[in-house]
Amino acid sequence: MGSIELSVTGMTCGNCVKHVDHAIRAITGVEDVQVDLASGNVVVQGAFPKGFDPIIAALAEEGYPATVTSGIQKESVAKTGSCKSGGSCCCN
Ligand SMILES: [Cu+2]
Repeated sequence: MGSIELSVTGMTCGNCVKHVDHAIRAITGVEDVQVDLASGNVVVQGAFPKGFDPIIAALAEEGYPATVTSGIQKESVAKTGSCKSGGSCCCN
């Protein structure tokens, strides 16, 4: 679980907010979405097993280009341990 913050452009009315909200909620792992129309700020809460790309892609498809302004880092970084290559250790 974590949350990320997006800066979404192109939202002009309440309908846009709904579109953005629905597009993000349709993504696996997303639990909650808060859209601020005035600032274009969108906070997404949930788990992001595939990273942020599906969210960005879904918004782009709806016509609202977005960038991630802050949030959790990719967890894959934590997986690079001291394991030797190959085998079936906990890091694989
Ligand atoms: Cu609109």
